[in-house]
Amino acid sequence: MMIEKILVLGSNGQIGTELVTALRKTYSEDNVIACDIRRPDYDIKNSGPFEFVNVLEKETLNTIFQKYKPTQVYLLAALLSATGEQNPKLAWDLNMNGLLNILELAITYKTAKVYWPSSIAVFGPNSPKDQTPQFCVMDPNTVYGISKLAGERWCEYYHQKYGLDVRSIRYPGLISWKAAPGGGTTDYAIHIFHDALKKGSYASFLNAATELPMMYMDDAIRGTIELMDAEAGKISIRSSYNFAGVSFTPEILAAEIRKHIPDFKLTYTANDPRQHIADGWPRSIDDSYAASDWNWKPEFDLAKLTTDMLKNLKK
Ligand code: VAH
Repeated sequence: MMIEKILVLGSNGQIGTELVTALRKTYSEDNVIACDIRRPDYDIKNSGPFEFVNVLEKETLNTIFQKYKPTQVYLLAALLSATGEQNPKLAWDLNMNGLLNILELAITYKTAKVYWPSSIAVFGPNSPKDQTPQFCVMDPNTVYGISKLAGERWCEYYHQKYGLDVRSIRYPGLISWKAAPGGGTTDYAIHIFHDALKKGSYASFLNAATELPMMYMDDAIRGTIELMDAEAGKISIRSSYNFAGVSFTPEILAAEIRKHIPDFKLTYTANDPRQHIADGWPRSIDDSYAASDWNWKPEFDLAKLTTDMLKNLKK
């Protein structure tokens, strides 16, 4: 039985924090190495190995691959959509060269499986807006989206040319309470819960009619692990899988919150640059390939997501 050694790069991020915890439950703490450029947060540091890693430093990466000979690598380090627009060169460099470094090392060290997240940000203004299909026009207009689209092409290339078992999911906006979100356009759907509890009101930077595909983090983590555990032969998409949870607007989310906090007030700020980003994204996603290839099915609808967020943030 092969001992799994798993590297999670970008372990302190919104996804990484929860993915490390989930993987350590299955593969035990010592076999899941959390890696990031920032100091580990309390949970991760105290429950297993941590390494300071900058995915743009090839020598450090090579030392880490040499030291652990990882059987699986999750590359989560990236700049998200809003931050990326403030820092285009760094966003391209980190998102693109970080991925290329990992793909190359995975071949050199014969890593069995690589995971790399893409996003609905790969779709653009001319992509179909409703039930966006797996294959369609993709004209992303953010550096983040451009880097994710290019990254998907590289993942498929490394699979076809070198046989690398690299797998990927186009995440919708992810909602979670454990780790702070980092510079995303969909993060209004996280901040709204914090403010609803703290202030009873929230000023949304996206307008009332902005419908976006979203997902509760529990579903995203479970789906990611289900994809990575699926038989290689079942994986028909080697760019990145469309992946859907629940779509809603700020108005619809506010109405759901009011079922718990009746006087919750939602207002709107105008001219936020994130509105332009959101306007280029789909309203809903068709994830039938994930459903048929590896039986993907979300468990959190808006009611369940809202109840769980408020319950945990109240603690
Ligand atoms: C962002 N949360 O807003 C990320 C995600 C689909 C959105 O990629 O940039």
